[in-house]
Amino acid sequence: MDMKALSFSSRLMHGTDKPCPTTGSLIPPLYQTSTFVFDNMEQGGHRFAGKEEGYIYSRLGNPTLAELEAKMADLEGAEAAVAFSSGMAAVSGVLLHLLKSGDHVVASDGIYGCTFGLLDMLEEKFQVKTTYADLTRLEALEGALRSETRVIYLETPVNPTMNLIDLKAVSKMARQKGIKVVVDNTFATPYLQRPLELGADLVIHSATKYLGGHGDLIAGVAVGGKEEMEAVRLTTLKDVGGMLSPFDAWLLLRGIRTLAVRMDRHVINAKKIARFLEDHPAVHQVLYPGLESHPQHQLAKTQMAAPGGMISFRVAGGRAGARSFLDGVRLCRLTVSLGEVCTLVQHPASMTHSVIPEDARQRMGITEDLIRISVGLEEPEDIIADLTSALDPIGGSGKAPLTDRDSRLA
Ligand code: 3LM
Repeated sequence: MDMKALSFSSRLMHGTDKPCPTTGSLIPPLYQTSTFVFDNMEQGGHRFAGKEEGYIYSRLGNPTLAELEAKMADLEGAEAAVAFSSGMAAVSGVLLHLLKSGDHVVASDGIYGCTFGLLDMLEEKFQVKTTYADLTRLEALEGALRSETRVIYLETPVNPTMNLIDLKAVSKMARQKGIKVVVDNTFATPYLQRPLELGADLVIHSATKYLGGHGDLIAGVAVGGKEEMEAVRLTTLKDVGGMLSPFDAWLLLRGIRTLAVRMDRHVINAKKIARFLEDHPAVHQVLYPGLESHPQHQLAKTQMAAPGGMISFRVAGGRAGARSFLDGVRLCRLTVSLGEVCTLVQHPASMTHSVIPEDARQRMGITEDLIRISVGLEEPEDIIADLTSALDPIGGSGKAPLTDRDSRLA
């Protein structure tokens, strides 16, 4: 059998995994240690000088972290990966590595609230300016670029608007101008979308979400070329210091082994729930790439293996309707985060994206009537029963007047 030709699903547990050479343990051991002992002074000096391979201190490298990094590089089709203590540590680690004062970033409208907060801080403290643009339109990207633009930063699907951005087209335009494309692939995971294969330069994950999959850890990963990742490791990982704990890396590896089966079920459930929501009179609009009504439904078919497990929708009654729904669910958990076994619901405008000023939120489509659902692995009929009892009291006609933005996207 050619082990190099394994399919993605088999590589989740076979690709880079090797049983422990000394004990034969099927699951590789957890190296829960802060530091590594040298044989003598010369060896310690050689390791610090990079003259000899070997571990020094876990913030600089650890076998359990190395195993996770090899796994993530393999799954994203990259040369290398670096693990971080959170998705935000990965985002900041990559951006601090790529940017310096005076540089310019173009970011997609509607990115995760803390990423918005980080870019805001970079502007305030270090004069790195960011222009937000609707990157679903290439003209908008072109219009936002400047001679100082060093990075195009995007999510696709975008959290929480579920817009899709054409990775091939954006990467082509960026390459011609020598700009790096950084893609936050948290919502899709490498099972459904591999941005590097479409021309992006770096990929970031909040591994807290689908990769971990069980709501029991916080972690992040950055993936890209060998030299770039080594530079990240030796600067913003080593010196800023957001390393992942070996135990969380070990748990994350356990989660990753079941990514394919979990994602398949997330997608089956999300498709059913998106259709249910489309038919409910209290719902004005459903934003799910798997629906024909989604403005980038065709792109979803070519860019993603499946439309994923995240859905956003607009409910009748504005903020009051959103409150009535969120206070009415029983099975679905009212909480931020996503990609876990349970179905999670939240209100982006007052929760995950509340840091974005209101006018910018409105322009990006993060309105008071917007609800985000991370569809879990429960029996879909049970989720639908819970959604029904939370939506029915809201009433509504099912149709909302189109906004300017909606008509442009339609
Ligand atoms: C959330 N998101 O509920 P951590 N990139 C994306 C993300 O969605 C997130 C991160 C990076 C949510 C978390 S909000 C207080 C809870 C697309 C996180 C950051 O640092 O691992 O949380 O990842 O949307």
